Amino acid sequence: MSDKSVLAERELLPEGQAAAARHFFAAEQRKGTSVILDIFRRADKNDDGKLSLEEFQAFFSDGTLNEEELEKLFHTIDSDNTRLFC
Ligand SMILES: [Ca+2]
Repeated sequence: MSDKSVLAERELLPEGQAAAARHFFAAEQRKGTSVILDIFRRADKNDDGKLSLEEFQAFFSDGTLNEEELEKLFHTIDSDNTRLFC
């Protein structure tokens, strides 16, 4: 959020409503993150908080992507090449 939009928010909304709006958007953001975390936790079979290539392949191997495509996708996410994404 830029300083400009914070300023506009303060001008348009009374303090209580501005706080409520900030609270709402923060909650929405957490909801989005928790959906990703939920998928991540289900894919993380050994619960070490990291997703290995093997776990990634096992979770996403529903036939939509072949092994090569899965590996390519994994490496796209695993940009630092640790073979883990967490
Ligand atoms: Ca794991």
